[in-house]
Amino acid sequence: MSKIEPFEQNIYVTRPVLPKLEEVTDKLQDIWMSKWLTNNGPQHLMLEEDLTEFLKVPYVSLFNNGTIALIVACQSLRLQGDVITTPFTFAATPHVLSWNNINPIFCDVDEETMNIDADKIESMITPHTSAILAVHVFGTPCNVEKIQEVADRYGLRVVYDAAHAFGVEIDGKGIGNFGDISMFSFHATKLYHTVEGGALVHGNKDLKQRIDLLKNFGIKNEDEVVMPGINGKLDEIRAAIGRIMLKYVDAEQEKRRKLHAVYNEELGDVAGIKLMPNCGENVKRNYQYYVIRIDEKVFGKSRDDVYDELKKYNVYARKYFHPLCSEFTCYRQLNSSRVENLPVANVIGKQVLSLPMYGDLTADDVKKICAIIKSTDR
Ligand code: T4K
Repeated sequence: MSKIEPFEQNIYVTRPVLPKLEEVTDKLQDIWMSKWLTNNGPQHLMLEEDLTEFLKVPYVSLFNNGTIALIVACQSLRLQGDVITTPFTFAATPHVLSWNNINPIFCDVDEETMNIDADKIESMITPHTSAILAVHVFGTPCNVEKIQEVADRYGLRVVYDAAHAFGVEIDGKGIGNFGDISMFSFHATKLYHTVEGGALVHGNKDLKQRIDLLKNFGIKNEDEVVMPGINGKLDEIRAAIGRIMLKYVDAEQEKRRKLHAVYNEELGDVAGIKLMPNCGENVKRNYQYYVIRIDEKVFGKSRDDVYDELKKYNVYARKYFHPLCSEFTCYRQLNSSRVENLPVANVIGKQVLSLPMYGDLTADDVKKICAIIKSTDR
């Protein structure tokens, strides 16, 4: 095989989807004319409507980012005590519990989906448990039926961190319809974004009212402040960008679907490399991330070796999600964080590698990335 040359420009794990600049400046002109920049303006209202339709959910409440949205979700459901969650996620997931004075209790994950292992949740429930906070990691749906069944039996709330799951559907139903509340992140690195932003989706009008109060300092009207709220508002400029970006989601998703297929084709037969889970026919995926797992014993090199090798070629893959949240200094003293309690997550955390995935990559770029992985000296 001929020598592989490094990429001339850095290849990152992702790049934001950007609309045409004129589309944004046109919208900015409207906003400038209106002098209405934030606090539930027209762009905000229209984006909530657009997203309700796009995500096929009853109610949407927009936020300035996904983390604040999730903090408010816990407040809105009055969660307290212990909440069972996953260690295999971004730092924000357990941190929102800490910000609500709730103890995160880490439950091990499923070997195949990398999501919370729904069969292990029940054994972790105590009289202090108020909810389950599950994550549809990399857009793969959790076992929503089993989680709801356990939650119903014990009277627990279910909150989904759906930061990665924009546009995912199960049997034609938007993923935001499961559990009490789901949170979506609209960060720049997501398939759909508003630069920074997020949303809570839920099925109950009273809950929407409470969430919307909580994200606006608890201000009901000029004379009444009815609860200790926070500032979680999305401004008009980001809301306007969000409305433009909705037009780009399908095309971006289609490009990523094709790139997924190229990765699968190139890496499918490599011993020691495990591909993303097959979600089944009834799931509409979003192809946001492309994640592999490298079994050092079979592949001959570790995840870290492959990560380092890719860097030599200017490819900046990411070890999402290593370290596990249970390894953070703020959580590792918890009983549930002990390695023997999280055997599957601890293996996955050492094997997982997120490879570059964004619509501007070409099939040849992906083939070259795979060639570098396969050529890693073993
Ligand atoms: N729950 C879960 C499961 C999450 O994954 C996240 C966020 C949240 C909750 C919280 O939602 P938000 O509060 O963020 O709405 C990135 C994102 O910042 C973060 O939103 C995301 N998860 C996480 C998985 O990824 P970092 O620290 O890895 O991002 P960073 O800055 O290293 O960016 C990654 C790559 O993207 C860069 O190497 C290059 C590229 N990039 C990034 C930015 C910001 C660009 O090309 N342009 C850019 O503007 O966290």
